[in-house]
Amino acid sequence: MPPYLPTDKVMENIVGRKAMVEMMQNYEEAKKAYAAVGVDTEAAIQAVLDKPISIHCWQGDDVHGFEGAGELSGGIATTGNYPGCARNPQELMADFDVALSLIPGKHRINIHASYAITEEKVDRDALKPEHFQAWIDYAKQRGLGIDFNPTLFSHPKAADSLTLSHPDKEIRDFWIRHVKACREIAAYIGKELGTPCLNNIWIPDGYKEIPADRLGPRMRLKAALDEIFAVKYDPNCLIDCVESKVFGIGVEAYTVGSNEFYLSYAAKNDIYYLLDNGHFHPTEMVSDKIPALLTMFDKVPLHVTRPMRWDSDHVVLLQDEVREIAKEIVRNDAMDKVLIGLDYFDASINRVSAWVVGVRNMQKALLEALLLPGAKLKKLQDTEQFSEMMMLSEEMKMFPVGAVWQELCRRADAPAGMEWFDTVKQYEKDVLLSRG
Ligand code: RNT
Ligand code: ZN
Repeated sequence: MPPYLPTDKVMENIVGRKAMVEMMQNYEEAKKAYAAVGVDTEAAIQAVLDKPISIHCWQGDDVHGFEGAGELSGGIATTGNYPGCARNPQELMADFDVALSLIPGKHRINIHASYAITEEKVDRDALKPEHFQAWIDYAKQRGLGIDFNPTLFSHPKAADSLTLSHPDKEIRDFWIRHVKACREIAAYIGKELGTPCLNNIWIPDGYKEIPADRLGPRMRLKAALDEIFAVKYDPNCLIDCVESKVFGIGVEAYTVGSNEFYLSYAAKNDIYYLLDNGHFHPTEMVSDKIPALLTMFDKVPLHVTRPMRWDSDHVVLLQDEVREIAKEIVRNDAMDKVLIGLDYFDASINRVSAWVVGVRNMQKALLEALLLPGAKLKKLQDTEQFSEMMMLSEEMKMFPVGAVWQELCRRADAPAGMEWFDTVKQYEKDVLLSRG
């Protein structure tokens, strides 16, 4: 094991024996405080540890992938030039290992088709399951699941931000072949790993200027999707979903794959609808959409991100909307139904740190939600005791969630507090800074 990975010994030294004992005493106190309002901290800890988060590989290399392609396109843009960006599969996987060692629980890795590992150049419509074998082996060795995404951007055939809705049939067909290949790959991955692989279709298609025809591109997209989904796979291997968006850089006037388009397509065609909380108007609450979808769908895939003024994909912080998202998952008994994936990319800070902060925050939000007296709050709502409901929700905010979080990390052999950053700094010094 490389020296920067915290072994038990190192952990013990970092945290210190005394601090460890104090931490456990704090947890016992916290457990009692929560029990007094009917909350079981043990169950909450277990529920967080049992919930995999799908961690997006693209934070590690600024969405470049391994095709050696130049510019990003399709409205996907990273800013910043922090050193240490992963340049190849070995580096990306090594960085991911460091991040995983600092995150409690067992997770999933979310990859894009552009992260295929091939000896020679293979175009996107010719990708095969074997080009992802190294990822499958990587995941198997670590007990991770994998989720998948066709890549319909950063490619010469997507240079005009039109793919599945392109007016040129040849280009449309190229992208249809690509998405079909991706579903085959995703189904293979799901079968190999024994856990269904979520294949999420997002396309950049749209127009910069006010279009003369808004229906035509959507009819072409619908026909393309019909062709793609005509092939059926075992749902134990593959879960299909589509991701909507409101606008993108360079396609400000019109997005073909809009919310209404994909939501109705998914509902009619028995596939799933993925909510990205950066893909709506800034004052829209994406958290409220989760219970709306749960009335009709048995699964709701998510991309959790942090839009700052626009779909900027900043690192997920422990902020109100993320907390609300977590509450909607927990109190609707939807831990198994809502498939949580993260989607952000910041090139201005240490990328391993960006992963760790984002995933730990998602887990902290889930823990906070699990530590609320949900049944009691619902009962207060149904009996119209709104004053007490407000009081209880607000008083819960001062409960010792931190002590429970520390205990959760201790049980998962993950660093409980900010000492994880020492590992990141050491890794940066030893490995990241020597990358050209
Ligand atoms: C883009 C979408 C999409 C991408 C990733 C890289 O706006 O959010 O999910 O971010 O596929
Ligand atoms: Zn997304």
